[in-house]
Amino acid sequence: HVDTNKKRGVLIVIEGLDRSGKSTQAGALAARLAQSNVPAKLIKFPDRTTPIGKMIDAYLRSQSDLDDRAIHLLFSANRWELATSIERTLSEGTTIICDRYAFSGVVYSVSKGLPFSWCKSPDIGLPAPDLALFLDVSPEKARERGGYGEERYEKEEMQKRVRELFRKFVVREEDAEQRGDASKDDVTWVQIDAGRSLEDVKESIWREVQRVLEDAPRRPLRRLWV
Ligand code: 2DT
Ligand code: MG
Repeated sequence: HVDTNKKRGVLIVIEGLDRSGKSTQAGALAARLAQSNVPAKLIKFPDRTTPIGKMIDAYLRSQSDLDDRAIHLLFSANRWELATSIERTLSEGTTIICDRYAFSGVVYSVSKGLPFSWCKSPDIGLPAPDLALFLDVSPEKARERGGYGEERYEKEEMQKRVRELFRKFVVREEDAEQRGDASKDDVTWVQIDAGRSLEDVKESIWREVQRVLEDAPRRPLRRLWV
């Protein structure tokens, strides 16, 4: 017996810079959903545990060198290898919190000089998030929090470029919404000031999540950039 009235899960993506508190907030959100009896699962990209993920991990730790396009496609393939499982989980009624997704894929590669539309294309057709949260933090705040680590990309110059590009995603979507532009991505972006206290950020995120849990299950799951 298939319960066709069963509500689907909601796909929530958390994006942001290193040191923005993404992983902490993703964990806190998972706990809050559990307390509220909302079935939820936490995933993260890159998923460094798969064979592709291990290649990505070696690259990020500078143990291997790869062409910019080759590593871009590996990041995308790392999402595609989990896409079916993401869809199944959502259709079974479990909400997914995803720590980084295709937007990280685009902005980090564009920061290195690759063209925007080329960067988007391998991720076309992935399950689209019902809500994308951009945790914004200034370079000064990141420095206060102990600065960056040792991995590739964890440099202030790169972080600044990435920040501007994330903001462009948010702004482009807001503009398209206002113009009533039908070609807009259909991703609901919310920018969160992640320079505030952990508690304040948690509350802002929870407000947005409650709203999407109400609305999103009534709509079919969308696909990215089709
Ligand atoms: P973490 O520190 O969150 O493990 O990320 N990245 C991530 C990309 O360049 N492309 C992608 O598609 C994804 C998901 C962002 C490790 C680094 O990998 C970058 C930081
Ligand atoms: Mg990192």
